[in-house]
Amino acid sequence: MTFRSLLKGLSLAALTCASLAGGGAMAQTPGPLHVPSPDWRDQVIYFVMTDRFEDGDPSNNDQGKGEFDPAQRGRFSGGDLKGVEKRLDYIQGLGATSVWVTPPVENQWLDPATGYGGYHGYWASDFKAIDRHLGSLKDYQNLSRALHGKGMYLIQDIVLNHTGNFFNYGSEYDPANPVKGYVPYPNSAPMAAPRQYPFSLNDPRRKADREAGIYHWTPDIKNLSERDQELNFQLSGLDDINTENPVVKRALRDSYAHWIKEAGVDGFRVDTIFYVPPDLMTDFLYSKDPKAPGIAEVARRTGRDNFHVFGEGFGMDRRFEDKVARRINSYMVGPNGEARAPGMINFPLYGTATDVFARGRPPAELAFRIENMMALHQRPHLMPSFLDNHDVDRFLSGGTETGLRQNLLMMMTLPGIPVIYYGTEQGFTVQRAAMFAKGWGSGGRDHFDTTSPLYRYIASLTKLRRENRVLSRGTPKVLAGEAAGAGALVYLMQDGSETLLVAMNTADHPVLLDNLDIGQGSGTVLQPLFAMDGKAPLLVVGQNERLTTQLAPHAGTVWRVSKAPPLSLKAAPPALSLDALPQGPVTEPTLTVRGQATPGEELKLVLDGNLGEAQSVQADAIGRWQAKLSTAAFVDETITHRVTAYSVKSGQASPAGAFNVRPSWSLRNEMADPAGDDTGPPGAAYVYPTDPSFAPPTMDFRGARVSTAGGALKLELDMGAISQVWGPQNGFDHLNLTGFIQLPGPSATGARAMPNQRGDLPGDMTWHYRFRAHGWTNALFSHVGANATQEGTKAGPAPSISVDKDAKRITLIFPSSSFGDQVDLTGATLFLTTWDYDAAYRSLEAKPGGYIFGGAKSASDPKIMDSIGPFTIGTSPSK
Ligand SMILES: [Ca+2]
Ligand SMILES: [Ca+2]
Ligand SMILES: [Ca+2]
Ligand SMILES: [Ca+2]
Repeated sequence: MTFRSLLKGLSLAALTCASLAGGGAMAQTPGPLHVPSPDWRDQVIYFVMTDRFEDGDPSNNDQGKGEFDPAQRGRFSGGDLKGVEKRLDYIQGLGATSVWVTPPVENQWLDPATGYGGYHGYWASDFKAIDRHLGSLKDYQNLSRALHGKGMYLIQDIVLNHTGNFFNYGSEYDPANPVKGYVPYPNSAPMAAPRQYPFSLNDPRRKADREAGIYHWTPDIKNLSERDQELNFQLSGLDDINTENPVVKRALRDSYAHWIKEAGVDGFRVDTIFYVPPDLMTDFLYSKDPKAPGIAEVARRTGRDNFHVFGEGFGMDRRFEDKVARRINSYMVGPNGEARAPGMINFPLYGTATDVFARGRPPAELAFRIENMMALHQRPHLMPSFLDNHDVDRFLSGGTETGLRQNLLMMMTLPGIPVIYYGTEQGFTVQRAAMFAKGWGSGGRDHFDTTSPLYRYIASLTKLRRENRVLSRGTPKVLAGEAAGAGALVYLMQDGSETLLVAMNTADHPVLLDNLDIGQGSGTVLQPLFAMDGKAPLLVVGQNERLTTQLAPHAGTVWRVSKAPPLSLKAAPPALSLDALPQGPVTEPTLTVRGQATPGEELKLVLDGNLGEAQSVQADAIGRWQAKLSTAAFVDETITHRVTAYSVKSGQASPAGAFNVRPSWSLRNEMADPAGDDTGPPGAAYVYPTDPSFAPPTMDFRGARVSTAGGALKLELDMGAISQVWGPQNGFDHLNLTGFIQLPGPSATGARAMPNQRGDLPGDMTWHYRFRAHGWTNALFSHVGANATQEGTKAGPAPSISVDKDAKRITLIFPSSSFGDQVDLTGATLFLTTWDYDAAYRSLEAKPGGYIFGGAKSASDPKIMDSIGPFTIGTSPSK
């Protein structure tokens, strides 16, 4: 290819722009359109929402239908395929080896019903055409060749479940008669119906369309727990395709084969997979139809013997459960071993990792998840892992940068293909903000900074993964996962003779790793390979063939087990021991522990790995020692606590003793709240958003019970209704709970503002801690730095949440460590509010909309549907 032909089609303005921006090579050295498949285990994927990534051609931005408006989140911003190509050096510099682009196909640009547009690509009108905003087929081919020229791969996001929203059904819907209640959207821009045959046959009032049966002709999903609705009804108004129809199946295979053949795509990510039957995967990949074979065969004919397909089964599992993981598995392998998708995105791992790294939940939950994914799935190495994406709150909107770094370290040291969602490497907090200056939410500047700390950190992790294939191909063995709170997560990664040890401490205190069995003999050396803070000690397996060491607060370290001969160690010191602990749960506020050591030896008594608060004890003249442990702060009787005697001098730890505590909650306040006052603050007349998925009265408090156990807090909230329509991780949706806590006593003055809810707390109340919980978020903040628009400083641990749907009750339990280890909450003041939340508190306007609250009289009306309090803990129960 000549230089001239490379430049063909690039406007002078775009050229100048590219060179000025210094965005790497302005034209990439092209490779072939078709390349053999990589070993997908070793890939690192960079996921771009093309419209929000980079604008390589401003001439295609505005197609004149009102769809282009970078000031609005829901409209096109101007990013395109040329923009992605322009930034490949930036992406490769991060260590990514594949690029996943949102669907590039022609979309419905604007839905008149909602005012939102298909800038994201998931509202197709033609599965075989490129959307004009993104460029041309030629641009897509150029991107593909440029990737291949760099040894990289192209992954296309595809949709099998639905098109855009071109029709809906009103309340008179009748499953026996698809004409009844049918409402077309003729004003949809720019097309009134899909252009592509057979998806153009979308009007059941026409006999031919009706008989073709290309759609399910159904209304919106109202109850996601009904499988028939989930499979066959419309998801948020998106017209549900009849994926059982052989004509449809062939059209889908044909449509997506097009992109492999014409654009050299190397893999597919399949959107909304839970909304189609699992065996559609078998047909899509492996159909023997000679006219439109399965896409695995299509790919094979282009030289790809290992075309990757992974689905999005959106759902997170509750702690120590694997219901969603099993469901995800059913899309990879059938009940009789049928081959389905080679991989699925690992949502349960995401959910648990976020709980642990962003919300301070115990690493034991992650230890379970890692073991479960290895036991349950046949090909965990092919399951993409992630921590941010376009449908979830970004990690940094509720977690710290340190937590983010640990989560990244975990992703890069476990099986599964790490996915970096664009912007994570620039510290983005907003889900779909643009990377380029002129796009939505960019803050008016470009963000392609290869010197940013997170960019460099991720690059160092991808290098670690690349240089140690045991991390992408090996098998993890979990050695420690703290159960009682934040603390240690430790695992080995093993493959053949290679063994790495990965250890993280999620806590603010140093932790003890006691007597880890790493399967190596005494004197074996572990050499530090990677450390989050740049430094790590050499480790040596002790005389008892166990490894005992300390981890600094928020450490994240990787060691390599040396193959050199072991060191010869000095003779073992006399063993430390712990007497057997009493059987059964501890119900007293203290527990006495005793043991044996060397006479006069100084020991630390380490509870739940916490070296920061370890009690010092000294053995007596005959080596006996004893101490009392406080158990008053423990609130969860399912947690097994561990106690160990540790000698800093000898580096030895006794075998651990285990016990459980049964907390004694005392009921402090019990109050009722009126039914039907979920209408805003006194005097207001707010109404719920009008989308049918809202099912009032989910935001109506009916009562609350407040209990404490020392500094721990239990809130039992009775609600007017519990909705689970979107299968929420926390057990409730269409409700966001925001609560404010003013600590008792002479604490520093807290904040007055209710961040992002508009207005201040009632009366003279201020808050020290604030929690915000909805279906997928559970975050705790301290007041430091909080104001009307800033949520304050992330704190933890966030409460554990449980829901009793039948009793319409939500229970939140905060351990005393949530509130800075308060001893007693008597006199604390609480204020509880309801609203709804989706990446932000939902809007409130004069008139309601699909997802907009109505009834506002001014732009400063507070976002509160119902509230309880302020009330003070321990005062006589109020009404
Ligand atoms: Ca553009
Ligand atoms: Ca469906
Ligand atoms: Ca529709
Ligand atoms: Ca109420």
